[in-house]
Amino acid sequence: MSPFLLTRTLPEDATDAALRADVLHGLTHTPKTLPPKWFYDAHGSELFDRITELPEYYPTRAEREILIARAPEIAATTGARTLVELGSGSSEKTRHLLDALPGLHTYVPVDVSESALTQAGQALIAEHPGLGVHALIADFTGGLALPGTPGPRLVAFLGGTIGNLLPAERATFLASVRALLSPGDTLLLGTDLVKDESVLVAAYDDAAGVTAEFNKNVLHVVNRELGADFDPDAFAHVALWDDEHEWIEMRLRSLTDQTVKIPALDLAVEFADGEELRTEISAKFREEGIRRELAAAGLDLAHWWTDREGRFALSLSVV
Ligand code: AVJ
Repeated sequence: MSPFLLTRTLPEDATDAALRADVLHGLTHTPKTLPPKWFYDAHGSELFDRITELPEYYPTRAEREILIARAPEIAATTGARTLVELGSGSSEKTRHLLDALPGLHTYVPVDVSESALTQAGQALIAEHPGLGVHALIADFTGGLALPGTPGPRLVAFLGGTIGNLLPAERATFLASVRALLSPGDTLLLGTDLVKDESVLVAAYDDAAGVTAEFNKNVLHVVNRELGADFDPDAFAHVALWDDEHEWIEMRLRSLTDQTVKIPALDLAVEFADGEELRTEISAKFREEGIRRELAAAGLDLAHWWTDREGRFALSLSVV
């Protein structure tokens, strides 16, 4: 095959239709919400890359530590010939896996960001002669059709992004991942772990304000794509720990009574002074909870690895 293929699994206008539906639904309900996937235009993806280097944002470093320590074991256990990475972004951490998997035939990065896929894919091909890259522009929560590449398949979902899904969405998602796997295939899942509240809140409310800018970027996206007139300065970044659900919530709090027009939806949305719009949940996990959720989807947790400080976990599951 040609070393780099890019497949759009959705029609070009599906993204636009999905954004409209999410904004219409999320801003006409109480409390108001927007899904976190709309943070990641080119600027938002750049801001997220900066977040991963902040002193307060430990998950990326903790996960990298585990990957470096365990890549040989992951390679030996899985014998993967195809690596599928859901939400691959810049594929930065994937390098450790690719370097450890000499028998790898094809890397299949899956992401909603075409710019990230193209950049990362081209770079990886240059670094790994002989490796095929078949990138998929897709929303991995929507049910995936994978290219017919050789097994065993290793499906990786790193970074703790599964925490962005609500519990019921996680169950659906894990079942759809299970449906992609045949006997001998494996799932490598990154999950951030429950820890001290002050550490968690700082990771989502950094001193330099990068996460605040990232949070407000969703308003810029809606302005650009739907012609809205959000004033990002009229909202404050909020990060709080929900002890009952064991998740971080990011919100945007309206600093005044205001009305926002969204011409593409023929909609005017009122915000009361102090009203909060939820933009993200980022759930934190415990080993027993993950084991239970995997089992409910027909997956058997076979390995559980954490960083030395026990902040983050990688699990490897089999069907
Ligand atoms: C990319 C979803 C793993 O939830 O920690 C970072 C996104 N949000 N800072 C996370 C995020 C705020 C991140 N994930």
